[in-house]
Amino acid sequence: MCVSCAWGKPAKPHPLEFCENGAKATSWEVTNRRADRAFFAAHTLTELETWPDHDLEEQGRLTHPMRWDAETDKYVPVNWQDAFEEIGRELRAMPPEKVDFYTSGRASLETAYMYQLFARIFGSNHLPDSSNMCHESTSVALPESIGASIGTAILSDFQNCDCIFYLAQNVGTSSPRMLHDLQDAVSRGVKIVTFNPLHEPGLQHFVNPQMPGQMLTGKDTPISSEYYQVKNGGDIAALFGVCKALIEADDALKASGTSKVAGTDAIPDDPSDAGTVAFAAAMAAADKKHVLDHDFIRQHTAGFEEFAAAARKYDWAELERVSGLTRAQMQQAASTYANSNAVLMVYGMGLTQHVMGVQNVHMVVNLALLRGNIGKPGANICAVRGHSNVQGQRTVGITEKPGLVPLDKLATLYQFQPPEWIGHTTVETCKAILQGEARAFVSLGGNFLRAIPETVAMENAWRNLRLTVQIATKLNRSHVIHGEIAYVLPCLGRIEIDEQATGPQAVSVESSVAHFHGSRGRAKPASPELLSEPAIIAGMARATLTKGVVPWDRWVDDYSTIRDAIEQTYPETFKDFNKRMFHPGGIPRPLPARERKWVTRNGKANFITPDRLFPEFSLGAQSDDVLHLATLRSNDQFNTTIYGFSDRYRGVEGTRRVVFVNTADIARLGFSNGEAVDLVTAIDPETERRVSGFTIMAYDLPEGCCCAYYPEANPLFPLDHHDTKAKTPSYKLLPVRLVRSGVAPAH
Ligand SMILES: Nc1nc2c(c(=O)[nH]1)N[C@H]1C(S)=C(S)[C@@H](COP(=O)(O)OP(=O)(O)OC[C@H]3O[C@@H](n4cnc5c(=O)[nH]c(N)nc54)[C@H](O)[C@@H]3O)O[C@H]1N2
Ligand SMILES: Nc1nc2c(c(=O)[nH]1)N[C@H]1C(S)=C(S)[C@@H](COP(=O)(O)OP(=O)(O)OC[C@H]3O[C@@H](n4cnc5c(=O)[nH]c(N)nc54)[C@H](O)[C@@H]3O)O[C@H]1N2
Ligand SMILES: [Mo]
Repeated sequence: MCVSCAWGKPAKPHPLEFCENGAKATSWEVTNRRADRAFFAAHTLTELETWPDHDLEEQGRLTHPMRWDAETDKYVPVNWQDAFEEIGRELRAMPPEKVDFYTSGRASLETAYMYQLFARIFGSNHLPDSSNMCHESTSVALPESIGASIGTAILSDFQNCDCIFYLAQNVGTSSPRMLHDLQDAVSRGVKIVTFNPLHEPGLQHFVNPQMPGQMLTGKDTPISSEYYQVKNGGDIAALFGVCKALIEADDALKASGTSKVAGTDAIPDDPSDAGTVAFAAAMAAADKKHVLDHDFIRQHTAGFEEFAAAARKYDWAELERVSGLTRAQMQQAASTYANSNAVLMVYGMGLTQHVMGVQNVHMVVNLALLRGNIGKPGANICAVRGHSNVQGQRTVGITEKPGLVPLDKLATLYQFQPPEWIGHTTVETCKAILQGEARAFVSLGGNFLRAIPETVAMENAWRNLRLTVQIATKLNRSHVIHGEIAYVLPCLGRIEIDEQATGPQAVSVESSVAHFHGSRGRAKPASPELLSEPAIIAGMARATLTKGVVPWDRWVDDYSTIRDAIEQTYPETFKDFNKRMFHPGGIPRPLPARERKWVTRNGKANFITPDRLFPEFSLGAQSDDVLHLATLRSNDQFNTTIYGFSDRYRGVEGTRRVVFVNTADIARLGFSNGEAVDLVTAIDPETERRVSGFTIMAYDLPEGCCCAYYPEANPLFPLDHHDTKAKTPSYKLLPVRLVRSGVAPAH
């Protein structure tokens, strides 16, 4: 399974079920370059700290376990057993609640299961993960709305829908394999209605080198049939507009009392809105009695009346101001929606990484529920996940919320008392580190210091940790800044052959569309000294734990026994796991909401009405110079891994320190295109947060918005700037000001 994104893998893979970014991620992992003994002998960490992120990772694969040596300020080789023993000694001397176990979304199901068990037997529920910064808004919102913690869509929904609402996700860069599914859909006449502040070239036309026909004829197939450049943070207003149009047209149709009479005459004067009247008239002409699916709403949902009342009450002018869309645009989207039988709702980070991220997701579900667009072929919610196993890790227990884990099962299987207190999310882990409460940070992959907000304060506080342990493939910022005792433990990548006592091992992952897949490494390991992730976790667990009865050695010898343990812990989800793991198309994960069984408190699918359209910020006296910043990925990076300095879809070459601004805003604020600026955070003025040496780039996005790349812009984000419930950092909406820069534009 690809080490890049989490998109699903069909039973019959496309001739080239592979993509540009999958290829980049693969070659980045199987590189010939090595960050070996000679490299670490030549550089102190103080020196490496001054290196750009790109150059650190570009040194290639880590080759041997290392410990920081205070005297020389270098990472020096250490043998595995000594490393495990010191880590074990240190951990045992700490209260479990002072140790945080972070996970990035790549580790396999087998690894993730072992890791959470290690943490829990040790006594800690601090299991923050990259998902806390990613789809946590989904994990909080969907259970409230439909009783599922993940999206309900599967691949075949792309073959059964006749319309796709495509919100806040950049398919060409972030999940290119999905282009196959979109292209097939478009060729069947499926309408794709896109909401995105940026005119993203990757969302407008298929530029698919894998379609030889397309290349030969130069045929340019559009992706989006309608493209709405919503302001960032304007989705609740935009979706309320769409819902309002649907609800009011339905009201008008109902009031007319006729279903057969076509034409405006049948529609009463009230509501007086010409657009609504025309919409309702068109529906009547098409012989429709209703715009909404009242049977579905009655049978399956709760909260409709309250939601409909809120939608009716909003003023169009207000919805236009906040969304940046016109009423005609919202009505057009509503009309396309109403004229489709099965609408698939697809969304990504542009909805989840917001102060109102959970409410954004609620709104997507609200729209879907109006016409029963959940739990029928082609109509579902598709939350596009990031890392290749980020969804699966949750499924096997990586979570700070012990309520989501069958603790009783773990207690019986491994004979220990699992902690029941609620652990840290990533934001809370940051807080604990800032306040000096966390003493040790164990990291299963990832680049925490670059992925989180509040970069400057966090880098300083990080150095006060007693122990940092990094299980990694490549050198990054979170390794060169380190605790008092610091280990870097290099592991095999998923692409590599993982030879254990019983032979080469396979692992498994869960895709974005809730199927489990087996994966077997094919490449020769980057170094003979690497251990697999399960072997490293087992090594640390044996050296640390004094409780619990776990067959760590047997598990490492034969990963199928870990899968047996996973099946014992989650018998329904992982039925016949070992037998089925290489089944073409994967093992489908049971999902009651797909069958319209709502595992919510009231047993219904819930309309949940957002309490407002937009978050409130305190911006001081002057606010007309404030822009709303969203941070983005380029086509030449995977999260904090920067492959290079080219974002070819967006036409950016040679630099990442750019800020995209609308031409009218550039003029209004007195700047010019190409000018060097600093970005300064406009909320929480007690702490100055600034990034310097950015170049203004005129770009097609709504007025009042601006965009810059992640992670370069992360120092701007205050730690407390996150969704209230999910605590997902608001990486897609931060008030900032542009100020003239004393610093020349940089790389
Ligand atoms: N090549 C590559 N692939 C990746 C990754 C990578 O870094 N590189 N990262 C992986 C990971 S972990 C993840 S989570 C996914 C991320 O994949 P995406 O969800 O695509 O993430 P982003 O690029 O951060 O932003 C997505 C889009 O949201 C839009 N947007 C910003 N703010 C708003 C808003 O307020 N409303 C709306 N409607 N849209 C908005 C942006 O213009 C952008 O097009 O990709 C995964 N795949
Ligand atoms: N401003 C801003 N910040 C963001 C985001 C944003 O959109 N804007 N997005 C957020 C999101 S969605 C996410 S998911 C996080 C990502 O946060 P993380 O998951 O912490 O970061 P990555 O960049 O994916 O981690 C890269 C590192 O993982 C290690 N690695 C790679 N492969 C393996 C492997 O197989 N095993 C092990 N053990 N290690 C490996 C390498 O050492 C590499 O340097 O960032 C978040 N931060
Ligand atoms: Mo992510």
